Amino acid sequence: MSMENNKQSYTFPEGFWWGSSASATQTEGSVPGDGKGPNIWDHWFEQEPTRFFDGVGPNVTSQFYRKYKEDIRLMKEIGHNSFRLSISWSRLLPEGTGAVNEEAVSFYNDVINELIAHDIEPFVNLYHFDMPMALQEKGGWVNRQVVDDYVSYAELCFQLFGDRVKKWFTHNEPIVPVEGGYMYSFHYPNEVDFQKAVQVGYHELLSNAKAIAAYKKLKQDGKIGIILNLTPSYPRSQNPRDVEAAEMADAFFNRSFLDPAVKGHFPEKLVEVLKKEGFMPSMQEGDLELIQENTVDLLGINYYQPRRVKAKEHMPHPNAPFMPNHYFDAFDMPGRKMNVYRGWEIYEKGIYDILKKVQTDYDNIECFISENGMGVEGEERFKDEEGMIHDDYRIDFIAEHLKWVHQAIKEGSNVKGYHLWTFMDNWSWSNAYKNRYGFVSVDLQEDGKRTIKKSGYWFQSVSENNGF
Ligand code: BGP
Repeated sequence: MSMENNKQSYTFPEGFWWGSSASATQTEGSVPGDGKGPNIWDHWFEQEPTRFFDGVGPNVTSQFYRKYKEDIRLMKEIGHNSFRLSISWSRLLPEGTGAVNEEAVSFYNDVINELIAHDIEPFVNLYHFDMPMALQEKGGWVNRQVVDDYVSYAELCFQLFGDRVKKWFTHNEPIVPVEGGYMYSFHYPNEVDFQKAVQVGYHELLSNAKAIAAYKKLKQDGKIGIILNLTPSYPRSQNPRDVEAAEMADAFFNRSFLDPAVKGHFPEKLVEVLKKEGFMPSMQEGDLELIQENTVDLLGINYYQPRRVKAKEHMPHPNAPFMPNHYFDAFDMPGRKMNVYRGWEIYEKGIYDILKKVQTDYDNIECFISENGMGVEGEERFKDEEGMIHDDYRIDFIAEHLKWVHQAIKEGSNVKGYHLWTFMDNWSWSNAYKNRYGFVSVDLQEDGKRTIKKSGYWFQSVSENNGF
């Protein structure tokens, strides 16, 4: 581990949030009689199981639904003072609207109470890629009615759990359903339709604003935010064409959500392009005011990888469907450090660059690292006789990122915590259980048996010392 050679120590501000994040569909699993309605993942797996690594679907997952008590005990053991989960919309409202599933209400009540009993603050996210199938059949986020359905669902959650939950998030990575579902075919309904992609993003943002408005009305004395995956865009060079390409990528993939969520308005650069290309979303009177007036209190930042960009070299075929990369090309920077299992670049300083940008351009809004992590395939090869995985690479990955977070704090960043993706190995969408991310391993052959990894014990000491 590089930090062992490093004499410097890193102490974080008092009360720093140490923990991890997870999502409902990736962890809960379903058991007969739990009353959960299907969401797009259940449906897609039924339709096309081969789209999922080793044919493993969302019905398996890590059985948090049954094992949450054990899991929360382990969270405590490895030093969590906070944990982000998401509520499964289709578990709470099997049809997306209407009848409430009482089993789900008691499950989430139990989870929240159990966390609090262990002094772990629950951070609750309302939407993590999991549209109820009944609403997808009506068009999902393409359909404006679903915005109001979402707001009713959000209000229900605030009413049921808001007496104890004081940190809410409207969405996790709202750009991902846009990309996966309507551009690049890695989420259901895997269409390629830029107009719908824009509409989906717009409706998600509108739903964010409306949910914030609904939350404020209840005066529950908590905070409400959004979680965005921010991928800093680095130009290949300072050539103005490369720089312009990177700015376009930034407008499409970061500022598209960051500006309206934090500042209350859309970036001009993006609006110009959408107008020029003829892809403005359909909007209604009053929408923009709503978005303007209802910005987030708290920003969650998911950071995995940077985006390297160069000016376009070949223009797309005139008949190719419109895509954001009509304005830039991806740049495969020679010599970049890669997580080969996930195919993502590892660039630790990126986390600092984002935090600095948020500090200078976004009024230093209160924020935290809501996801950062490293998925590795075949971790069993690092297991010792006791079954513990020696994931020194993960310790190194976290430490190197934390050093940059620490640097940003020294320079005035308002970053309040660090959550690893993820607590225990879980089901990663189409990659299923290929890459493992957790502090805790899950043995699928042995009924999901949990074993803390070396990184989990390391994190316990980081949390206890509030640094390393
Ligand atoms: C984020 C998601 C998580 C998680 C993580 C790792 O984008 O919020 O749900 O899955 O990425 O990515 P993956 O599972 O695709 O390896």
